[in-house]
Amino acid sequence: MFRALELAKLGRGHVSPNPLVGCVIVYNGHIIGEGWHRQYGGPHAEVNAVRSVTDESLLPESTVYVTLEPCSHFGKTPPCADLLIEKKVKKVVVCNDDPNPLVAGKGLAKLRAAGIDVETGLLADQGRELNRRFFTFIEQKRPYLILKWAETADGFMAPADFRPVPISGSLSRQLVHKWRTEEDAFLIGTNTARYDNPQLNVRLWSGRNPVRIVIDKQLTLPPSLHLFDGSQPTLVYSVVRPEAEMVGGVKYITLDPEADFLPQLLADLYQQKIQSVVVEGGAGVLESFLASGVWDEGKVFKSSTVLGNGLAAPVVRGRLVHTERIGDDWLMTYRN
Ligand code: AOF
Ligand code: ZN
Repeated sequence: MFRALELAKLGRGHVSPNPLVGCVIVYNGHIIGEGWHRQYGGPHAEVNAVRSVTDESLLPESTVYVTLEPCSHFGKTPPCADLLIEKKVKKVVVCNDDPNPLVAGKGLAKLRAAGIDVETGLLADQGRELNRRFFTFIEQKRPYLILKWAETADGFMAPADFRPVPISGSLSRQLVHKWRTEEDAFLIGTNTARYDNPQLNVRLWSGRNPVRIVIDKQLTLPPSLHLFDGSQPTLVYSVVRPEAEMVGGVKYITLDPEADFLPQLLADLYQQKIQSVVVEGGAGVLESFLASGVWDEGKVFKSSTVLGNGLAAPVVRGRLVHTERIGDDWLMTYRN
């Protein structure tokens, strides 16, 4: 199952909003097949694992280790439970039940009804950790939220005049580009869009670009910003009516000015099937997520540079779970 979890990770950046799933088939103590869900809309892990087996006559004596309950529904692909039943595998072991209401226990029930031995909960914690974005998305009907920023050794995010100055080092910046290939979307506030004019695309890594999300409540941002260049999917959230809903690849979404902004934003991102969001700033937006208590992970790059004064970085009220060196910076990971 450890191997299946490792394989599942290879789907990162390719399968959202589906879960990461890995599968290993074992006959008589030997691995005879392996597979993982490689691409959204493509074959599931079990299908790829079964296809990789050269001698299918061994399957009736084999155990299938799969990190998520085999599906029971006709989605973009036929049910994996049916495939395992058709191949008459002896036993199926899974980490987690699939919380997707289309499956939710029906896959396991199907296997059991067909006389297949089923064991669940093996490395369940690791399975939930691997798919924390998927579980949060399905169970809480909102994207998994990662708050990310860089701060100086003396706790500042930027100079007082909003002038963009580099704080984290080049390795840290490259790591963030890797994250851009892995997470569904990157979100920024109005001031960050205006003063930093970021592109929020992938340049220092290879992979697909994330969706860009910008909060521009009064629609005051100039159309000349990189964000509006139409080069990648972009969502703009406001509380005033835009002139048009869609302008050159940029989608405008109006929220109710009378109701709380963040819950509406999260509910809409769920509708847009965005499973994970990295909130990149600025300080005001990060503070509002922290104050709401609705966030999942904090990623703080602490550099050795000193600013002396400026815009104070947010204070995380969460558990520090990991600290690592990235070039000359420290990367601190928090969980809510
Ligand atoms: C599995 N094995 O490898 C994955 C599963 O639209 P579809 O047909 O791709 O179905 C997507 C749903 O299937 C997804 O939401 C989740 O419930 C399940 N994913 N199931 O047996 C897999 N990726
Ligand atoms: Zn499936």
